[in-house]
Amino acid sequence: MSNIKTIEGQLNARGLKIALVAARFNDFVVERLVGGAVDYLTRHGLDSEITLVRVPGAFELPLACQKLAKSGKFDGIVALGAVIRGSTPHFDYVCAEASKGIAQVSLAAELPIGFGLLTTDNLEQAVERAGSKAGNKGADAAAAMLETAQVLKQI
Ligand code: INI
Repeated sequence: MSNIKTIEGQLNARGLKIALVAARFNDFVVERLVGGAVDYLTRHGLDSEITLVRVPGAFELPLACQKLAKSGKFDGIVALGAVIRGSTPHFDYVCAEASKGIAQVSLAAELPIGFGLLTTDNLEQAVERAGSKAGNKGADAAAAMLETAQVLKQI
């Protein structure tokens, strides 16, 4: 239709400043998410250094995202972690606080934060989403952040 002005983000990371925040908990899985995000951004033209911040677990992701967002140095952030139900009775609390906190930081700072937090029932499901059968959610989160960063620039 001719009376619609569509605003879309290009998947081009050139010139952007990006930070990743990665939880150390379930490091075996999270490292693959970090790899997926770095690979995606590099293949989409990122030409500056990536800042990688490591935090103990998913619960700490929002605070680090907030600090990075408030620094004003970044065009986008990707939050990466893996919460696996089998290994904790407080699965639900960690998932809820991490996801709510990341969303709150993103809205308050008006900064795109790719949500690369796996929440799975077991390790096998997490591995599937970290670069095997079900793709790489770190790369997916980087893609979502990039598209949103580019679309926000035009609004
Ligand atoms: N943190 C995770 O990132 N993944 C988990 O699966 C997990 N489990 O199972 O407990 C987890 N817990 C730690 C939590 O995120 C905090 O680091 C901890 O409670 C200290 O604040």
